[in-house]
Amino acid sequence: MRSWPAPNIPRLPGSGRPLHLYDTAAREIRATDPSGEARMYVCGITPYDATHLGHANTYLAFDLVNRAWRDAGHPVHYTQNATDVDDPLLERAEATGVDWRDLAEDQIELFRTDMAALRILPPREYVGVTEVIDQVAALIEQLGEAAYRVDGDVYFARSAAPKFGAVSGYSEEEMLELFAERGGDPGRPGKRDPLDWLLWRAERPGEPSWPSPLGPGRPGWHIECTAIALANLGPGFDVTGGGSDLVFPHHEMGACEGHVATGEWPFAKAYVHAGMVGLDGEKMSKSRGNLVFVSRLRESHDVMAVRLALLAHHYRADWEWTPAELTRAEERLARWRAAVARPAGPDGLALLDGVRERLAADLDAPGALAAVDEWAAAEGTDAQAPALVKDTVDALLGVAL
Ligand code: 5CA
Ligand code: ZN
Repeated sequence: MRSWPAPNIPRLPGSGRPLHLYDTAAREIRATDPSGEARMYVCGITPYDATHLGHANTYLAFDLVNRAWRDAGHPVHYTQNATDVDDPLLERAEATGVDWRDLAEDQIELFRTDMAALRILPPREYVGVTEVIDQVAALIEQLGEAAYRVDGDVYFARSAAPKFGAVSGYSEEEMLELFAERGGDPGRPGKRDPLDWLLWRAERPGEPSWPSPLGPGRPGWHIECTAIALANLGPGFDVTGGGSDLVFPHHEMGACEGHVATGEWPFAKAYVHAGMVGLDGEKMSKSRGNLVFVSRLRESHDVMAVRLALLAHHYRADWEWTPAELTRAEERLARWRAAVARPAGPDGLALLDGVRERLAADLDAPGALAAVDEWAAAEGTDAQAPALVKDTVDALLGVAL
């Protein structure tokens, strides 16, 4: 599919430091170490209700990864999917009387517009699962003995995956609970293990399906990301990412599929997860319906203030959205704009170094914002500083002043 237009990134003097990120699978902060090109896969939206602030927060986190790597001299190969056929999308289409394809297309287009407005760098490949059904079916065939049938559907046997549990580190009990909550079917009769997961859903009356060597049907959820990541990035890529609600089952199960299909481990060198944005005490989610849409906020506010409001929270934090977040961000944006319009200011290179240092340390955006606040509040005689700080904020934080 079409991606979205890329914003311009100003060149900065010198180069950034090696990026350190918290790796869920290692349970600690580690240096990323891309060999030349950095490769990143981030799970995309299920396009039935886009783009809420939770989505925006997650894609913004990986946008900072992308910008930090580029600044450190690594070209970035970034791939993202769109889950353009899946149960929740089909249910919403049915409930609202629209064709599921139209619903997906409209929401993906809205998502592209929101991402471009937020100045999120686009993926090189933006891939809808419906575009790659053949590749997904071929990958399932590659799983050999790990795949088995339950009434025509195809399941992955967790017993065939030696690393099952390595990504999340969750207990059996936690896994069962989350699997049931997040689209799994622990109680389905005929499975060998409650945590075995669906790879291919055989055709059902009234549901979309595609012909394949597995019989007519459609892909299960996790295998789509495994197939799209492997086809575009190959195994052992640098970062797989998404919100923390994807740690289990999605990234756990996807990693096992990749391992069994290719024989290579790790599937990704680091598993990176953004925190959940909530509203009124609950995770913002399409199924709960408590959403604040980026497109709605954009109607009445500067979208750069929306970006700054999200940046004010560490990407791994869980936090609650309130309208006051936006007011504070608008005030900050105005202060920064006034500060870069001055004829001179405090040392610009020192500020650049400070922002680089904060971002390289597991994307401490709040720390980077505080450094810019301090620069903006102080007086100085560096006549180059206002232009350099404007470029720093643009290139590394993605905020156009
Ligand atoms: N299509 C799948 C991934 S393959 C999916 O999870 N789609 S989604 O539309 O539900 O979410 C898209 C991305 O936004 C995921 O990375 C998800 O973890 C993240 N996300 C969803 N809700 C929130 C939230 N409230 N806060 C932060 N991130 C969120
Ligand atoms: Zn995914």
